[in-house]
Amino acid sequence: MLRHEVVVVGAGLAGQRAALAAVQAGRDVAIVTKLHPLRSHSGAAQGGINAAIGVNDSIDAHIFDTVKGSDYLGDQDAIEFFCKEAGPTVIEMEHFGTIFSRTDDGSLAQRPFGGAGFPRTVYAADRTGLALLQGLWEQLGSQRFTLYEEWELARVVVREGRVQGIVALDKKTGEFQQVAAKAVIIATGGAGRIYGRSTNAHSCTGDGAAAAYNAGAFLKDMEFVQFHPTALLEGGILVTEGARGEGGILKNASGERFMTKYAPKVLELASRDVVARAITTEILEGRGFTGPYGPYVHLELMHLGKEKIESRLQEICDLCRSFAGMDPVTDPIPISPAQHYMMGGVGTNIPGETNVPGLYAAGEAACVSIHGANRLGGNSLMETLVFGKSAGAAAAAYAAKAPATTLQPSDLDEVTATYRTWFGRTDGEDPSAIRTELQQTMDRYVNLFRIEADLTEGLRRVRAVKERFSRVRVVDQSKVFNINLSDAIETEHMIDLAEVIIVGAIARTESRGAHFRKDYPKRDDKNWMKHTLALRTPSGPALSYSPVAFTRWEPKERVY
Ligand code: MEZ
Repeated sequence: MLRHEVVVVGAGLAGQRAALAAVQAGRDVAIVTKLHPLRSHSGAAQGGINAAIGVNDSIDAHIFDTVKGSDYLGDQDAIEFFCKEAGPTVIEMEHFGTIFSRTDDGSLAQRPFGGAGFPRTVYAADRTGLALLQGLWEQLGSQRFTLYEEWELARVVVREGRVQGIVALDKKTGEFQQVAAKAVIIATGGAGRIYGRSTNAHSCTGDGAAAAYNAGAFLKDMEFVQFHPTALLEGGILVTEGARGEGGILKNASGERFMTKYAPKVLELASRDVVARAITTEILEGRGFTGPYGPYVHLELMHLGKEKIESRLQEICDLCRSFAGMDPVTDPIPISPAQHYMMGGVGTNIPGETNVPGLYAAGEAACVSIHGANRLGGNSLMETLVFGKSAGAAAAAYAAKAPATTLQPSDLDEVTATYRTWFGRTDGEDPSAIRTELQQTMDRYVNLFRIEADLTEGLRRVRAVKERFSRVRVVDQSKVFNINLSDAIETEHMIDLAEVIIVGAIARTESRGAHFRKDYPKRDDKNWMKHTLALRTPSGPALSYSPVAFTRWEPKERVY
């Protein structure tokens, strides 16, 4: 049986940063990941990473923008910690070898992003996530740690009131492996693919958050799902917020720059929830275009000129030319909102501890919470690094003192018994058909605009899907890269998370940030200035609530 002191699940920016901190603290560390680290979804973040390092900017301004962006649901102690760490973190990444874009005088270039009072977003053209991943991977590569790649997380094992390790499928051999660990850090990213239309990679199936929930951890604020305003085509390829940061404008089918109605002061650079709802309102009220991939509006860049578009937005040029058959230098980009980010996740404190001793979480899989009800663009990449580092350090300190795990090689049989039944069935449900139905349900009933009747119907359908999953069958009996089996493991995770999202969304009878209830269109601080916590029970998620941490910023009406 494999054994390490700290096991990090996920090898994106949060996982790598956590591993680096734990290795540097002297622990024996392993990373378990279903993708090669450089293929993780962190690499898909395009537009940049926020740090208040500009001459006229300030840490307090970054804190205020983040608090306001969160619609006052973000925990202000965590936000203060985050914004203070942001400057040193970006400099550290630069010293690690990340090639950022520069101004003419050689300083780090910064572009405006939505909801930010200053141009605060440091970037590497529109491939910032990829540039950061490469810099960090080089640093981690010089350290001693073990990498288990192409491994799919199945379970976090908790016994005797603490973490004992994990069980994962080695997709290369088809064997389930047990890895004993004193501390486990969940850094598996988001769960965007519970939606059909999402900017997320197909690997974003929420495995870590679901495994933590199954192991007794609280999931926090899961009803807050971010829809990125600008996504391309049916699948929802991301068109970075950096495109609007560079001066891109939105127009409806009548050629009207409609953001003048919704956010007269900052227009296209209002926060994401505001811009995404504005676009959807234009479409729903008949002022959009219609096309083979559904209704859309235009994002115009042409006025920026070929030189600027092709140097600052290289990736967008490639994506538009390769996938949409159009050129943003000469034509408007057809866009509409798509699921992009989960504000909710495994509930943690600043060092990444959960309610389960030995279990930690960081990055999109976690909820600290700095994003509250709505995340600002550019705060996610920074979150992965700041909280990845603190989770890695905290898990290392815990593992240095924790007793050895009591996991036995024979325990593997018990944990994997369920999977054997999936293979053994001669009749049963196809996991990929179940996944598609789940995605269609979330797209249709749990989207940007919500109403009780839709959410209730969405929950009924998700529970019907869950019931079907109890008869799931893995038809493919092969060992090597059995996609049918991976599909089943992931789909089970996705169903659990979808159920928590909807139950939380039905209960929250107000509108705040990304959670917009047409039947309760106002924010209700008196009753709902609180975090939602969900705990797994045999009959579904049990909800409770916890207070929001306030330091210096009193709630105000949020206008842009
Ligand atoms: O933080 C993000 O989500 C981000 C940088 C996305 C983008 O629009 O580029």
